[in-house]
Amino acid sequence: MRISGAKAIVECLLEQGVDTVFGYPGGRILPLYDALYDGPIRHIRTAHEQGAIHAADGYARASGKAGVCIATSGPGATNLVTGLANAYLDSVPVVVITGQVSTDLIGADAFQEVDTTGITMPVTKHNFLVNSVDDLPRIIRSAFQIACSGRPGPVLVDIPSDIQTSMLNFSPVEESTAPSPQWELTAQGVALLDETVALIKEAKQPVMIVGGGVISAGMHEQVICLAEKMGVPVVSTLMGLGAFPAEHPLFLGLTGMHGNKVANHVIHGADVMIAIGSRFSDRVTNNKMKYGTGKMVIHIDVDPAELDKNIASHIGLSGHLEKLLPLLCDRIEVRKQEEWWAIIRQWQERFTVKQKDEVLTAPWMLRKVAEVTANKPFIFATDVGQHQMWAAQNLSVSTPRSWITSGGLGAMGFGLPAAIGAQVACPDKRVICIVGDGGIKMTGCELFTVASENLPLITIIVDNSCLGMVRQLQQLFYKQRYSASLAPVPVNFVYFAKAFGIEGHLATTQEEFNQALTVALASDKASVIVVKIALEDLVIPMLVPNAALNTHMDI
Ligand SMILES: Cc1ncc(C[n+]2csc(CCOP(=O)(O)OP(=O)(O)O)c2C)c(N)n1
Repeated sequence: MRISGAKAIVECLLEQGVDTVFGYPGGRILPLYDALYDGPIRHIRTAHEQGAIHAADGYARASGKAGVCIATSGPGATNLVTGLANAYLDSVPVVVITGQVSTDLIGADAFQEVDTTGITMPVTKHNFLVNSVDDLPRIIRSAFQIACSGRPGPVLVDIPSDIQTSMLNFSPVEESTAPSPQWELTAQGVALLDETVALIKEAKQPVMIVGGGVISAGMHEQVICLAEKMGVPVVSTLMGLGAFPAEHPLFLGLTGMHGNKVANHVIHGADVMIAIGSRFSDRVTNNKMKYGTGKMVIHIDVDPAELDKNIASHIGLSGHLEKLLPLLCDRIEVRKQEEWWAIIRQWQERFTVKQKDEVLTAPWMLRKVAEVTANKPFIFATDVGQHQMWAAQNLSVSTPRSWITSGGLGAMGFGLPAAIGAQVACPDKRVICIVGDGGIKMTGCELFTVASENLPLITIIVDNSCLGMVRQLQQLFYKQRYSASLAPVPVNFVYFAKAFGIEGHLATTQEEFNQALTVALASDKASVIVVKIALEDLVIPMLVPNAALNTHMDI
């Protein structure tokens, strides 16, 4: 059939099963917007392009499908860069379509011309500039294939406006007759698997660390099976939360910079570590030189480039987790590791602090949210800062794809738009967004999108009247010189919510929070709950910078 490039883009999106896109229009992408006008794809217009890409990212994390984002050339494209970097560092499949000036103007410093593929190259898994309308279907199809295969990531397709308006002969994709790529265990792989089984058999103090790769690969059940057979304590990275049920007796919680002391001590004291789908980021390892000391590291990851990148492994297994984990699980022996658990129990007794529950604090509030939402279909999305770490420590995330946070980039402003994407992806679940008073000033304008789409999102603003995480670092390491971290004027976030027609509640006590949460949960409309907490509250525990994992700050 003979159709325009713009119409072909819509056809290709439909082929990929896309029913929702997030975007913001402008001159050079108007042909595509015109084609979208005829339906059937739902277009969600955000308040800002950064909101659109974070929403597409949140959609992908919650659904497991690629998120799609559309923006215009120039400022539209540059506003996407943070979102691309965010999806890139957290390996999230997002396909981005940007408009570009027409092919005859490229290189002329035309109005709203920027070198989008040049700017985004380091923060995309791949990007394309389309030069001929006949290439368009192939490129859009490849973009999805690249974004979703192997280690997922963002792919950008930059499409000049004249290519969107040119005509082409479009052939719908044939049912794929090509065999899907097969993964074979090589002879070397078999030998490594044998070594792994032998190492696990000899381990006296093993630990398993699960990362976000377990969730991307949908391998949580195999990981549970492996851990239960090994009798091994399991810890999670920030990105891995939800990969292992928080209430499982083998689970010790978050590890890393603000991880719990037991989890960190277990890593430090382990003789064999099996890391699955984790890239050993510096937030996880702290001092890399001290991290692997005294232990044998087995690193399993889909991306061979991750093996030995940050932490040297004794055995590195790269390949599809869905192939590797069942092979491993079948071959290892059932262990109980009773002596090791006796040591762990001593750490648990030593380090478990009874929380003081008299006043409204963020940890108390988050434990309350965890209690009320336990075993129910909820998704939690966070922004970046102290509230993010308190959420990671206290929410008890138990299912994959129900914890959405900016791990690698740590991008303030991510939380609310990502929560929007998750809520759109999962209308049968309820999304709770936790954000600081700093982050909500960055992308709080996306309450516009919440209101426009009538989403039942609950946004909890943890208001400590400061950039809490920055203030914490200044208190601990900069002699309490609070340079640029305190808020000189208070902001009434209840009024802010009301400006978008969203109900806002103020909570200054535990009782007020309980009431606000009850009302918000009972309503099928969006709500904002502003939780006032003390400025001085710190995120604890915290590792001593650059120290080993058993060395926590005395705070
Ligand atoms: C876009 C961006 N700018 C700056 C930072 C550095 N930063 C990390 S946490 C933080 C403070 C966040 O303050 P707030 O949103 O109020 O959350 P809180 O830490 O108080 O919970 C800042 C400025 C960042 N992570 N992202």
